[in-house]
Amino acid sequence: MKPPAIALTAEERDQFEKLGYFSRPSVFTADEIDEMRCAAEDVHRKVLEAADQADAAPVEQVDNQKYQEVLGSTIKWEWNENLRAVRSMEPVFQIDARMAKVIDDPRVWGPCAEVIGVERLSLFSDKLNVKRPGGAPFPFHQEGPYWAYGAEDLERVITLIIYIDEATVDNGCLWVIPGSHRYGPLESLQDRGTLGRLYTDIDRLDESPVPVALPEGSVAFFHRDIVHGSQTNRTDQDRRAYLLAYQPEGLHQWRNGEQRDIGESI
Ligand SMILES: O=C(O)CCC(=O)C(=O)O
Repeated sequence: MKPPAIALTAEERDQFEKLGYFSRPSVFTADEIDEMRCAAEDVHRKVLEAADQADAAPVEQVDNQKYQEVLGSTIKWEWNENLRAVRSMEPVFQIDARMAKVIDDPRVWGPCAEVIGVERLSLFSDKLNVKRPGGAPFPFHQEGPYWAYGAEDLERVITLIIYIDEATVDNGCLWVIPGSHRYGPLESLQDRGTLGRLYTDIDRLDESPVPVALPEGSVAFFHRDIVHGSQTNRTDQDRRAYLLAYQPEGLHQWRNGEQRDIGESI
């Protein structure tokens, strides 16, 4: 018998099927969230320090975005006249054991195993997103087409976001288009350079996005094809989030090709 905190309710299952997502508010305690915040800041600091070393890998520019390989992580810079920060780091669990601990937490992976219908999982990807005050929007996109060329079992990859800070409309919470997962891979933006091909042309859809605003420590679970994005952080506080994706046991991670099975069974 699965602990009730993990078992999917009929309503959650229904929402996932119909809308492509469901959320669980305040899954993590204040102490756990404090630890995640410290870990996120330590990772961010270590990555910045490593990127500043003379022997660091070169910064690669794609359209208006800058990327770099640092500490085994692909980092995306948030680099403009006002800000020099790292916006996202993927993967990060190898940099800090406190992030790795979250991956093995059954409150996170248990619902994923149930949605996929397997007992045991392996990690597909982990990503830390740090949206500082003024941090830029993330255009609407689907994960499925983005992952298509690296996944060994794409149909059974499920993804989620853990809000390390409260996520509001003002600080750039995620927005999703409910039900959009049912369309499968959608038309991308054709006229926006290389990266445009990763972004979804939402003007072709009838449905409108809704915000996924939740307290700190909440988790929202997503279908890989749900269309989602986020707006700029218009507050003076950080909006940090940890994004995980799982797949059935025994498969390899997306970015680094390594295999990392999840610890216990439920
Ligand atoms: O953290 C965000 O604002 C956007 C997250 C997202 O959609 C992603 O990283 O794929």
